[in-house]
Amino acid sequence: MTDGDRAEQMLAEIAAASTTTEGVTRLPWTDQHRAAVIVMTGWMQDAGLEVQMDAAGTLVGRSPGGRGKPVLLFGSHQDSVRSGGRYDGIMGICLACLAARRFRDRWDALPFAVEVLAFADEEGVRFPTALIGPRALAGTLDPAVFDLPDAEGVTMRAAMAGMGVDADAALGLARDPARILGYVEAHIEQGPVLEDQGLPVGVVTGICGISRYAVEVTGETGHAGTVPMEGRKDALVTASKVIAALPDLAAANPGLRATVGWLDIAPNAVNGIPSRVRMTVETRSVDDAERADFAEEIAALVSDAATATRTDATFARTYDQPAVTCDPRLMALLEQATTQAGCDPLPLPSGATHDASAMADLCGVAMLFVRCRGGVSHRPDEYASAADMGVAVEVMARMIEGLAAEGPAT
Ligand code: HGY
Ligand code: MN
Ligand code: MN
Repeated sequence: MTDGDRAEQMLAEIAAASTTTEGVTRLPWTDQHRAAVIVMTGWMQDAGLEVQMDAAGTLVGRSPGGRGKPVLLFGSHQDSVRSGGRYDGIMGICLACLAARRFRDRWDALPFAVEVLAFADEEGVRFPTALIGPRALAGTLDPAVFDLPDAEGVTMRAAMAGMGVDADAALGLARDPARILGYVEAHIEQGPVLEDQGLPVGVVTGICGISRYAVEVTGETGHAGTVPMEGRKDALVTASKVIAALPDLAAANPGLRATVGWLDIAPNAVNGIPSRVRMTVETRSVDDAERADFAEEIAALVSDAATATRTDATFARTYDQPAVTCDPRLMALLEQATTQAGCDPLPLPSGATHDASAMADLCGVAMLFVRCRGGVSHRPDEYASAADMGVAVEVMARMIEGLAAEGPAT
């Protein structure tokens, strides 16, 4: 059986352990997460790794021995979006276990230890925050996030405790950067580039940054039948002007993406004029300054729309994640390994963010993208072939060999 076939089998097994709605749903600190931990523990043990869960809920598989050696980190996230695919995140953990598995009888021969990290929560779907695992390791974790509630009012702290994880202890997980050789994450591309180029894998050059904003428009409700059109203070009309203008405004900045992904209307009644609309605006770009400048444009758009419709509006930033440039040395090792595996090492940026975005505060990071059918992701029909996953395992194993041959510069 090839490693690609193994990967396909492993991902089918863990998808079956997730919520059986359409696609895969595996949110952090849930029964599905517990089930995934059992399956991933088996993957890591089969790779000859020693397994434990850290206080941020990251399942850590570490090569035995290696005391005093620097460590090369691999990993990705176990969680999914709702009704997502069976590859986003979890495939990176699976492929890293398969690459590690090739060294299970010869760890002592490596001048460094290897760890596979299965982070609990990268998507930020259940709680209004994400990346607590990588942030704990990088020492950048804000303890306030543990008191954030999910839609049912359950705090992250309580949800973690439900899996026997003591959130406060996560603040003591920061690693010593001097002992880390780097972090490498294999991930489905979630875009069309590799498929368009006819390539199984690609080497990521940089990861975009994210800025998120809350827009709140306040108008005046009234009877939909009796209030004349002129003079209305219809909050949804204000919001609609912003939403309609955003794509053209963003298009003036080729590398920038802007999305209104969430919207809430009150009183949300068929015969009531909307008096309040809340919505999110998310922007992404590999250029942090470009996103900051664009925020000014959105603020002006919101203000002008409110003035034109006699409503009041606020615009506030709620989240910001800087863009990340991948580590040149790790990239070169991945490119060399990709060439050795018989493929062109296409460099490409990532429009999605990843655990690597936060790991970059700890160490150099690199990512290996795997071709995905139609560039589709965050959907049940997300797909990567066994053959392409097999190439990715080969590349990751060769990268370990390449780093061992170079000798770890710590
Ligand atoms: O939002 C993202 O880019 C990632 O899928 N969480
Ligand atoms: Mn995702
Ligand atoms: Mn992901």
